[in-house]
Amino acid sequence: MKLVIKITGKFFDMEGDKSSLLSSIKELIGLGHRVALVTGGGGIARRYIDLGRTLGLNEASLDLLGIWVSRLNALLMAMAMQDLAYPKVPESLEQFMEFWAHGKVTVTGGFQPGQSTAAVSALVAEAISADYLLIITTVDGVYSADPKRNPNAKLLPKVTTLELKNILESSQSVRAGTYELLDPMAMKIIERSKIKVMVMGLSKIGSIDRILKGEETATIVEPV
Ligand code: U5P
Repeated sequence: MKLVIKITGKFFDMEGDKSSLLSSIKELIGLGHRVALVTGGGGIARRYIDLGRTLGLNEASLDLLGIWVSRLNALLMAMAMQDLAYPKVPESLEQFMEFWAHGKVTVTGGFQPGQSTAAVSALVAEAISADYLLIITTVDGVYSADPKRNPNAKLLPKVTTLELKNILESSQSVRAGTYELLDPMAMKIIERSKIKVMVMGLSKIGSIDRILKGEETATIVEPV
């Protein structure tokens, strides 16, 4: 299968061992899958965006700061994967396709202002006709409300893109650095190409089959 894995930038902020992601990707490759990895910008991107705001930078420039941080995270992962990954980080979808054609894991951060790396992951999934887009977050999937703020929030095993839009609309903005799970551009691409999306925690990367059978907690997004 062709898999696009979008890893939250928060992964790079968290303390602890980063090698579990690498071993999960190696395992997937060992099983014969092809993998593209998209890295978010995380806390460092937000820090630069905040600094830029205090200096009066416009939204496009702030987005560019976020993009460069996400590319730094991508470079870190590409370097850590050594021979398994293409050694350069693409700066556009066209460059991504060029690097992807070499047959290795291609690791990318952002492309252009006005979106988040979730949109990048949707664009990449569309362009390579991926079987699944796996969105890795710090929680187990999509909740009915923010589980960190609302103790009654419930994990949704299945959600349509329409339901997801309603959940996200109440909690998101489109300013630089403030996108949460999926930005509007990502939703549009997922809908227009009916991309199969799963939202999950890091430890579930290797469990696609079990998630599909409902044996593992995660959220399957159904495009409508
Ligand atoms: N960003 C873009 N375009 C991209 C990817 C990221 O403008 O293609 C900027 C946004 O400001 C985003 C920040 O909030 O970089 C960090 O990416 P993310 O971690 O929010 O996905």
